[in-house]
Amino acid sequence: MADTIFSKIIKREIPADIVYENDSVLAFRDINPQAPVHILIIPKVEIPKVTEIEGKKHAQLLGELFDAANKLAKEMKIDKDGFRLVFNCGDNAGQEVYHLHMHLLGGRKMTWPPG
Ligand code: DGP
Repeated sequence: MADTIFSKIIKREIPADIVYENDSVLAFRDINPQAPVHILIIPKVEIPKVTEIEGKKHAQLLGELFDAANKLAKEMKIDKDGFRLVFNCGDNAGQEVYHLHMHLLGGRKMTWPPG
């Protein structure tokens, strides 16, 4: 499988503003932020998109993505007012990068439904 831009960020082949890392997860600021806080939280293993998640196999990893989101939301002080977590899956959702990522968005009032 061809490397995505996110695997290059994991391998430090291209720079990113990394805000959190552990053995299985990396988090960095989105290059095109849609809110005052906009962080991408990704697994280090390559899972292209949500439809390739297998519950039993990836349960621990998914838990770690959410742990990272909660930790960062606290650190960025958006946990009290609220924030949004988004996974875009496929063309209709506007997924651009085919390496699973959770968007953590906060720091402003959001609208619903999303565009
Ligand atoms: P999605 O539409 O869910 O696939 O979102 C991909 C996001 O990735 C989009 O908000 C922009 C961001 N992005 C794309 N290329 C780069 C990059 O090279 N660095 C960083 N930090 N973010 C990127």
